[in-house]
This record gives sequence, C-alpha cells and structure tokens, in this order.
Amino acid sequence: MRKFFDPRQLLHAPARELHNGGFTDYAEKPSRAETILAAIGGAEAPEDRGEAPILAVHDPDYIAFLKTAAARWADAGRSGDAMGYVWPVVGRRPLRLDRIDALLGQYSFDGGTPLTARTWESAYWSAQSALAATQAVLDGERAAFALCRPPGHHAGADYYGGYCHLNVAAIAAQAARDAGRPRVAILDIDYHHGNGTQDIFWTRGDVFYASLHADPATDYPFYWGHADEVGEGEGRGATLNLPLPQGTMIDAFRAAQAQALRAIADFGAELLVVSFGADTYIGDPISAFRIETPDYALLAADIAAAGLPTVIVMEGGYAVEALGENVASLLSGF
Ligand code: OKP
Ligand code: ZN
Repeated sequence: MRKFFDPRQLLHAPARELHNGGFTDYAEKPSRAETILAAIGGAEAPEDRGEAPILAVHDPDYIAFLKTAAARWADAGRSGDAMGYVWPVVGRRPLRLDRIDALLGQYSFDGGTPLTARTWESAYWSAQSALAATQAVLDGERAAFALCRPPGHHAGADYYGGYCHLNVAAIAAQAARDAGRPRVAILDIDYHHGNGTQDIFWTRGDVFYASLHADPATDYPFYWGHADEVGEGEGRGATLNLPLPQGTMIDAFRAAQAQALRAIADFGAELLVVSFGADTYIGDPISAFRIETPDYALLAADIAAAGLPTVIVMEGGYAVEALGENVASLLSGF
C-alpha cells in the first residue's frame, strides 16, 4: 500500500494543553508520527497540490487567520503558544473583532488546541498527504494511507479544536468529488466523534458520513455525535452516528462498523475515506474503549471486504508506545 507523509508535519509541537482543569503535556505530539513511520517502514513525500483543495472545504478568512494567528499573538506581546479563552456564544451579537484573543475564540471551539508559529505548515502538509493518498486511489490504487498529523476530524469549515486545524478527511472526500466521483463516504472509527466532518457535510447528500465513537453523553466533544443527528435538507439521512459506551470491545465495535458499512453500501458510495484513530486502543491514555492490537487487522479486513477504493487518513491515537504497532496491524489487515 502506498503511504504518504511530509517531515514538515512534525513542526507543530505545542508545549502544553488544558486538560481536566490543569495543564498537561500536549498529547498530540510529533513522536506519534515518528513511531508510526518506523512501524510501517517509511512513507513517500506528497507533492504540493496548493491551497485550492483546502479552500474547497475551508473558509478563506479562517485560513488567513490560521496562517497569521501565532504572529498576531506575539505582536500582542504574548509569549508561548496562542490559546483562546473567550468564546462567542451562539445567538449573541455577531461582532467582527480584530483582537487576537477574540479571534482565537471566534475560530475555535475548545481550549485544548494551542497554535504555534509552525502550526499552519504542519497542517498544510498533513492536508497534502491526504490529497496525495486520494490521488493515488483516484489513479487506481486499491487503497492508500495518509499519515496525517495534525489530525483533522474535529475541524470545521471555519474552526479548529480537538488537536485539528484542517479537516483532512473532508479535504480528501471533496477532492474525490471534484475529480468526478459522484458519491463518496467517510467512515470515522476514531474514538471521538468527528464533529467537524459532520458539520462540513451536514446539508449535503453527496458525501455520506458514518461515525462510531464514544457516546458524547460521557465523552468529548459532547455537543455533537448523538444518535439523533442525521443531517438536514439534502443531507438528511447522509449522516449516521453510532455512539458506543465506554468499555466497548472488539465484538461490539466490529458489529457497529458492519452496520456503518451496510449504510455506506446502501448509499452507493464509489470511494471511501476512512478516518482512522487508534485511540480506541485499550491502553490509550485519554480514551476508554478496549480494542487490542490484533483487532485492528480484523476491522481493516471488514473495511476491505466492502470492496471500495479506500483512502485511509490518520486521526487520533495517543498511546505512543503502541501506536506504531496498532497502525501496522490495521494496514496489514487491509
Ligand atoms: C482528538 B482526536 C479532555 C481533553 C480533551 C481533546 C481530545 C481530542 C481528540 N480533558 N482533549 O479525535 O483523537
Ligand atoms: Zn480521537
């Protein structure tokens, strides 16, 4: 299987994150990518396909903000990583403010995702890796893997959060649409609900979004991913949320994935994007499912049996000591 990664994806390295009321080391660290690379035997560097495929998903004002946020933070006299601490509640006056602190709140939805001077560069190349894997599949590869880091599924058209800035799965799916594939599906098997992906395709009937995740009644991101969220307008029925309880093991997870794959087949998808998070792993430090290393090969075999050209993009997974093996297991099963 072809695999893609650019070393510039390592540059984004925030020092700390707000976690359970205090600051801890940033869980989405560069060594995640290094351990995956070592376990899968390296990856090809993606070509540079420019900003157009990113702007096909994200708002231009948001992209301009991402590029300049760290500099504006420094200009305001701040040291360290840029982090928001005020958020505009929906329904309040739609003020367009210039102050960096206000903008950080406008363009984000959580306080756990600091921006650094290198964030844009890493996120840009993470998106390019996803685009390279998509192109490989459009050109006839059965499947390709993008070692995306930073991840993407929490990022919306105009917001970041959950360690995510550019929605790499959405960028891949949109690129496939723009290359003429009429119906594309995204299967999200990260531990967390992909609220950004859901939001981006919420009113669209051409991109199906199915997600297995920890019940948002107990887990981040709380405000999205409940079973009654099914899309709206043309997108009604093109979103499928399958929340699962903490403690979920492979049999229940695999059954839920089979349900998602049946829905994707019924939808008539011609190409599949998998948002793969290894944070469903039993040893993950921030998650509570009980999937084990060999289980990932089973999940991949079931996905492969669906018979669709498949782009696999990396999302979460924070047990760094097991992450490489878990990704290698998934790829071997495919
Ligand atoms: C990103 B991905 C709670 C901190 C929550 C956000 C988790 C983001 C996960 N104390 N941090 O879906 O793997
Ligand atoms: Zn996750």
